[in-house]
Amino acid sequence: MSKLVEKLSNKFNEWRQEAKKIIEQHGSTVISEVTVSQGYGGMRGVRSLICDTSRVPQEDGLIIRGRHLKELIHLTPEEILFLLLTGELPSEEELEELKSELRKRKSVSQYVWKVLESMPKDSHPMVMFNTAILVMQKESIFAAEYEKGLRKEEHWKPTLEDALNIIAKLPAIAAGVYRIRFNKGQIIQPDPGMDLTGDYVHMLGLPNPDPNFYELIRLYLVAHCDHEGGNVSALTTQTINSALSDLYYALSGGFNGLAGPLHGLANQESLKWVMKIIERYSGAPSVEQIKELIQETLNAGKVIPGYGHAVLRITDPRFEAFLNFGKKHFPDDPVFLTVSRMYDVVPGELKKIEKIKNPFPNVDAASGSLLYHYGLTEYSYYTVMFAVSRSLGLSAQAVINRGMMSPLIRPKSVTTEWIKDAVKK
Ligand code: HAX
Repeated sequence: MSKLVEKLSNKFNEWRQEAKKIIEQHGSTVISEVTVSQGYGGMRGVRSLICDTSRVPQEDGLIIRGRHLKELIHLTPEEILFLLLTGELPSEEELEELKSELRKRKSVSQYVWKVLESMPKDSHPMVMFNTAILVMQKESIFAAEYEKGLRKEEHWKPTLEDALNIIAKLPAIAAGVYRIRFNKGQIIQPDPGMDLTGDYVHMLGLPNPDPNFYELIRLYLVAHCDHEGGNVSALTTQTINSALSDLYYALSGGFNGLAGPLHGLANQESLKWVMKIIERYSGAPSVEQIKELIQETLNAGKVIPGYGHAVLRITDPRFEAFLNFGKKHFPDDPVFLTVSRMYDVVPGELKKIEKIKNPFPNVDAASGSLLYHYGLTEYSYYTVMFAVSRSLGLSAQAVINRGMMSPLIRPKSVTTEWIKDAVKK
């Protein structure tokens, strides 16, 4: 790993100097103000975190290290990981070194399978996945080095080791969760010669996988990789890691947040909603039937899964990438057809509700229909696949935070009494 470590050493020297200078010269410049509504409103829009792996302008969508997702969707997860970490795309040699490091670290210890196999058969796949990450904590290189005594400047090195170990093992763990949870037979061992995407496809073990399924999984692993620093899973992961809890604790905790229906679980909820309407009308529904279901869902006090966003105010470019994939490969598939017909109807209906700030689809509205087409029909599994991809961005953010020697995350809370006094003044 000498090339990546050397590159990051140089980058951190440069980035630390840059941050130091910015703080020295402009430390007291105000970048955000917090209103009472924001205090009560989940801190929406408060600029108070630094995250350099990616940013999400509300009118553009995901930009990774200065490059729009649209320019990157043809790449592999390994190339994206290098870009997230260093800010540069890898040379051929750098990519080969990273791939070979990941290949070496694939194997999952037997005790992890024992834990997964002993879990209740109706455990949610995300509980199994997050448990597997947490139970591997004893393998943390960071925790071991910290125990021995580790200078702050060096914290990023064992964090990078943990990141590569975890990222290398997650496809096997995710595929193992699929096979154990849904009674698919024996776990399939990793193939040391395969890349992340190929091995994940191999270990899922779907019968007769279509060659385009590989292409979908590659796209899936790239599109979900990162979404700046303030979303629930990113903020949770970095908050935990800021206490110098290692990446096993931090990622497992962050992914517990990803498992919420307002966040990554929306992909499961979205397909469940689509299947409900297909079942009810025995096929792809009409525009009127979709409108009916929207009304029924809203009247029941539920959200329309896969629509809306805390930051975006446009159709999510990640949704567009998935929609284009479906249009190219199976435009007439009834599930996909329903998803694309929903896109014609839902935004118009949500626009009629004033409080909804973004009526457009997010990443979770289409991805499930594509997996379903290729035979991955167990939709409670979909968030696990999201998490495999998001581990790239969250691990890169953690390595960078340790490299930048970022402090403990500790904002200040106030009481309702304090607010009442403050508004009187
Ligand atoms: N359906 C119904 N109502 C919606 C809605 C939707 N899709 N999107 C927003 N609203 C409602 C909110 O529930 C909120 O209502 P209340 O004030 O009564 O609580 C109101 O509109 C204002 O919300 P907002 O400011 O537009 O959106 P938020 O920043 O508060 O929330 C969410 C953003 C993504 C959580 C929201 O749009 C939502 O619940 N969407 C459906 C679930 C979903 O798709 N989540 C995945 C988001 C992407 C992601 O993180 N993936 O991992």
